[in-house]
Amino acid sequence: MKRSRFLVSLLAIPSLLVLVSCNKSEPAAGSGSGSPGAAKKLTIAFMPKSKGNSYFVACEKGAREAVKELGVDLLFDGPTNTDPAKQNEIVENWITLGVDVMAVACENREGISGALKKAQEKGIKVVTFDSDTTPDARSFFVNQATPQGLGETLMDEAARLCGEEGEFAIITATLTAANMNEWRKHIEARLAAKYPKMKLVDTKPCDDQKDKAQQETTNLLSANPNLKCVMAICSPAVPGAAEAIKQAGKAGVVKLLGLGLPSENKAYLKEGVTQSVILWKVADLGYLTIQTANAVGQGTLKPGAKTFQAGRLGELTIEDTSIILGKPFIFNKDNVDQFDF
Ligand code: RAM
Repeated sequence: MKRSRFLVSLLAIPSLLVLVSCNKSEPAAGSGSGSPGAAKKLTIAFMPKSKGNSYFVACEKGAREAVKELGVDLLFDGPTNTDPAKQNEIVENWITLGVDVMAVACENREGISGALKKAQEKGIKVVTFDSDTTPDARSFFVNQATPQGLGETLMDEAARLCGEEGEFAIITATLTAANMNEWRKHIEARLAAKYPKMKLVDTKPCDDQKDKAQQETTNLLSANPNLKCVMAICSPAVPGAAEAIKQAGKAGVVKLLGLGLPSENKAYLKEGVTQSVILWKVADLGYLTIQTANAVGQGTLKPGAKTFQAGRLGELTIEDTSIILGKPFIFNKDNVDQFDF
């Protein structure tokens, strides 16, 4: 019987719940031999920051590709919109179900770490992707790019668009998400080191929501009449900010760049509202996450490893405990048609 079906059927019998949530170091009945090195069929639980975000829909596509390739069982769940409390609740459910591995994109770096540590104490392996928790609450973090590389690319591109002078503002997702906070640290360091004539006037969260990003950008435009550039560093914020700039009649006057999906920004790029968008192959991030989760669950990827053979992605570098997907790319009105996500 497939392990996930076995677990689901156990859930129908509350008195057996205690068995399901037992420590994974003591193999539950039906879980295979558990002998080290013997490949077993794993149940991997995969959670995006939010299911309603097209970025994570693209990520899920790649995750499912790896699931098929590796023949693992997948549990996919997450909040509909950004909701850290809901993420914790889902982790608790997965602990009760006794999954083998959890892969989580964390909305609140510290807020989720207690629940993930509890999972680890039960013998469940934990990896994070896209946005990390604290290092003691997971074994590996599957990172889309180095935070320094991303932060510097964003700042250099903003400076290029502004002729290296003037005011700019940042729209971020939430103030608790580790990925955005790491990127912002490097954006600000690059600003201080290289662009003395540029000034960051404000940073506003949009909760990873397009409408909120539009509203925040509209507010920024009226509060800062000299604003030369908006940098939107979460994917729903780029089209949201574009709509605000367009409606304010400031297309091309206030430059816009960000981290976003080609499909959500194509029209604005072609109209000249958005100048540059930076991203990685999001489906590959999902694919790599499942590859990593499986290898950690099988015990073939262990702490201290320096490289990782990630299926069709080949050999990737591990920096400390972060597996790096690769270098991001920049797209604009001339090359956006080459991308299909
Ligand atoms: C959003 C999410 C995600 C981030 C991308 C760029 O969709 O916040 O964490 O990596 O934007």
